Amino acid sequence: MKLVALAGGVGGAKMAYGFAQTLPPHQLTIIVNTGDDFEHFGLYICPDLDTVCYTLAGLANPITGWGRANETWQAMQNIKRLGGPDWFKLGDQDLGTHLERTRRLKQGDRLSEITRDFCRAWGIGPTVLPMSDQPVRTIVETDQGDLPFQEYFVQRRCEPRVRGFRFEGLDQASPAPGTQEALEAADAIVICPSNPWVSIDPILHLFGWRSREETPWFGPRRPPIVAVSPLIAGQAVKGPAAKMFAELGIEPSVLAIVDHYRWLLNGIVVDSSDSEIAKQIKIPTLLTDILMQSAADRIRLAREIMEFIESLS
Ligand code: FO1
Repeated sequence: MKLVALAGGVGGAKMAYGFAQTLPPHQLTIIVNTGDDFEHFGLYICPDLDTVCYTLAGLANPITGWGRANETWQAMQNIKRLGGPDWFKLGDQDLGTHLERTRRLKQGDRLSEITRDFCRAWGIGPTVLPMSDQPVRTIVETDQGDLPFQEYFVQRRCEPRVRGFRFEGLDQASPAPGTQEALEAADAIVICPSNPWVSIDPILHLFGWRSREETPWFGPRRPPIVAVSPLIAGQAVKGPAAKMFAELGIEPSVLAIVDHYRWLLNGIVVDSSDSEIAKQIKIPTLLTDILMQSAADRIRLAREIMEFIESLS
């Protein structure tokens, strides 16, 4: 089965890891959100791409989910001592990734080429693609003004009340080379348990998938699309998804997730603890344990999702 996974950061990375352990490398493409990317200290930082790559390579920090395992913080400690900004924690090994990526971008290489080369160097088999080679920037519209994503998420700890989102640069950006080909060839598309508003919507909007009327398909046949809920019992497994739904006046639950992607989905994967509310879902539903605490959880979930997809067709 050729599978395309749409992923944001930590939740997307764990799901991608499960598929990477289950499918041959040439059957898996992971398209990653780049709306969280930003420039800091003159460096081009791609948090979701790095989180996915570090996770697939077995290099990710197991506690935070982002950044590197066995990291040291000498550069950051020095920056702090010199009075520089230390709100966004860049470890020494991680800094090497940003330095090399920035050097390559400045010499004219594309983000997708650089990601391909980094994946090769890290021994990653599946194809990892940034959603676009052009910059798209998620802006969180809040009661305290418009905030670039990392300022909202890390510096302001998601405290401002959300009013909406916009994705700057989207109209000038195009899907990265390889994304359309992967989608055309896909037997299934999985929307990973990532934040729908800020991790998945930038990808969907970039592809022009914004509503039932406005969802062009790249190929002759559209494969089944299945989403894995990022919410369990109304709470986000990680991050501000539930808070965002609530502040936008939507009750955070698996029903809100189904509704969010309503024109796209052929199936939804929800946690067993949501079995009562899942009775109201009108599309095929896989009820299982979706909390991925261990590598074994990720692999089991990936296998179950693939069986579920096969049962749909
Ligand atoms: N998240 C934090 O909450 N605090 C940080 O200091 C932080 C640093 C960081 C550095 C590199 C990187 O790749 C990710 C980092 N993240 C940090 C995570 C990142 O902000 C979010 O996970 C994503 O952008 C949301 O998917």
